[in-house]
Amino acid sequence: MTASTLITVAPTGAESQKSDVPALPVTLKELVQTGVDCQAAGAAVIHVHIRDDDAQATLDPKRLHDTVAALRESTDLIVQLSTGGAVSDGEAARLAVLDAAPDMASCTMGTVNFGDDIFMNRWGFIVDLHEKMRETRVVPEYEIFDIGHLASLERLLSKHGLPFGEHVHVDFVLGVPGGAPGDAATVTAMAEAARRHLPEGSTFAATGIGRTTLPVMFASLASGGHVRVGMEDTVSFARRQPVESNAQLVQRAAEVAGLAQRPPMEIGEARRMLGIREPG
Ligand code: KMH
Ligand code: ZN
Repeated sequence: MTASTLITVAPTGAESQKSDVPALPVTLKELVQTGVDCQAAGAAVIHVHIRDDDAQATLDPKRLHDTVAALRESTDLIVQLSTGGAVSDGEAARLAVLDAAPDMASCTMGTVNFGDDIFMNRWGFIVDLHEKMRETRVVPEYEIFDIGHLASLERLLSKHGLPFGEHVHVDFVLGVPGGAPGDAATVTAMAEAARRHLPEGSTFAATGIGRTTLPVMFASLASGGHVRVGMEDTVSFARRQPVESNAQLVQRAAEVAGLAQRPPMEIGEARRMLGIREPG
């Protein structure tokens, strides 16, 4: 078990509407300020989805490029772009995300029902993403929505080799309607499966969607895992209490990690653990 906790913030996502969630960061200025605040609160990684001028999810290449540059300019955070995008995004646009040269990018390990929609991740596309990440020297975070995705990752690594950086880091995304549930028993089962299926030294984080955010966070810390929080995953801080800011969620995660005697990981340590190249 690592002595500290990697905290990732996922501030925006592709699903919530600004009109429903006014605190959601959707402009570049709001996103950069969010990054600054979340770094101060203890985050080391920012998982980024961007929006267009109408606050709708987009994978526009220039905006992605400018977003990476602006976050690097104002923060030291490890910048992880989403290649998941929105369920409506096509494979070519999702692959092109890597051209914005982030430090990391997400790589979802299988197709999953996603509420009333389908989040499509066919095998050939996963292989293309994995290989393009190696070519572009981007470190993946493998997104695991269900336990079979870990077996798929084992197959990917055995057939196509380790990712750039040679470290395997996964994120259990739990509580999506259609995926694995967000509870302590599932985190434990996933952590055990990760130990069986992934190379020694691999690391995991967990995130719980909606009201599963707290049980998943507690269970991940208890199982030796790391945590992801943010308004992509939950917009309620507590019953009838909307989230005020992403930093509020990061601050709570940092406090809980401190109580677990695994305080937030410094960004430099996070870079070394994840196998990310030094900036510049
Ligand atoms: N928005 C979801 C369809 C990722 O960022 O890689 C996909 C998602 C996963 O959020
Ligand atoms: Zn995402």
